[in-house]
Amino acid sequence: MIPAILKTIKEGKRFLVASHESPDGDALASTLALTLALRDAGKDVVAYNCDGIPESLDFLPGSDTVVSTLDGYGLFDAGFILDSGELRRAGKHLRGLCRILVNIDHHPYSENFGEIYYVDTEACATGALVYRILCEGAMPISKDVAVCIYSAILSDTGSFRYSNSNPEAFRIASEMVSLGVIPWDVATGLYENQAESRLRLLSLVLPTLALSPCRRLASVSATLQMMRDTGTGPEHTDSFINYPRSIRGVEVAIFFRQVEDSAFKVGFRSKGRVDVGALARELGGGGHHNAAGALVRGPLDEVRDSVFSSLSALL
Ligand SMILES: [Mn+2]
Repeated sequence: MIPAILKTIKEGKRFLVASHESPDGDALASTLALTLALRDAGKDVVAYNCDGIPESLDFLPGSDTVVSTLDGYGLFDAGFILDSGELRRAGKHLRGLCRILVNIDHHPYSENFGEIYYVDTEACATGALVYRILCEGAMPISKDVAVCIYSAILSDTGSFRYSNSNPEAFRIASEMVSLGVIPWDVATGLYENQAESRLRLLSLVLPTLALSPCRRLASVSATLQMMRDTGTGPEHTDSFINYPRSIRGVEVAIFFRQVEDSAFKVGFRSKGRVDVGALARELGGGGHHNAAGALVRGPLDEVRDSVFSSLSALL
């Protein structure tokens, strides 16, 4: 698939690069890596995300050029949709704006959209796929591009802790460091750059810690009231789920985030023994073995009880 992508790059002039809503580090960093590399190659590139850049990722080079609306931009020779699983998550309207859609992703269950489809579920991050494309095309990797590729990998591997921390992840990271990336600068940007209000919200969320009687399930929850009280939004709750997961003996962590009076986004993180993706799909959501989510309706107590009992059955 990479030769077809390189041919598209060679033949086109105006490109769109986009990734999924509520973008995480890999989504935005891979978007910016490809955007900056294409600009270095003399292409006219628009980087797009429907939710824009969260404050927590504004250290990424080129982040100030990301747009959140495409009104008036016209038609693109090709659109690269990164890390998105489904086109819907990046925006269905992108289909009509691009002559060719190129789907570049590493998610299992990635939807087969796009004229060109480059999905490798073995890749640690979409940033690694961008790296492979640049290498195969002998496209130069500037320091800014290297920072983006390194950030994408650091972010999606949980700083080289998760099971996707494969040899390629370390190889690419090593090469990016030799191209000038300063690991501490990226770590500071990714992890020591949070809004004070996020920590205030966390201080309200942690007391909601609940464990199942078997002590292998643990959850925390965030209500709309807590977010109002601290002036925060859903984007500030990113990675709160890691706190219940960090408890010794816990197999599955759950994060309940209120979205309406009687509706909760339920996030699941497994340490590996339980397939939370299967459960999330049963609940009408999606995801993979170790990370998944679904929307569940009802009051918090009921939602938590039913999720805990479904999960207990899987343990
Ligand atoms: Mn990713």
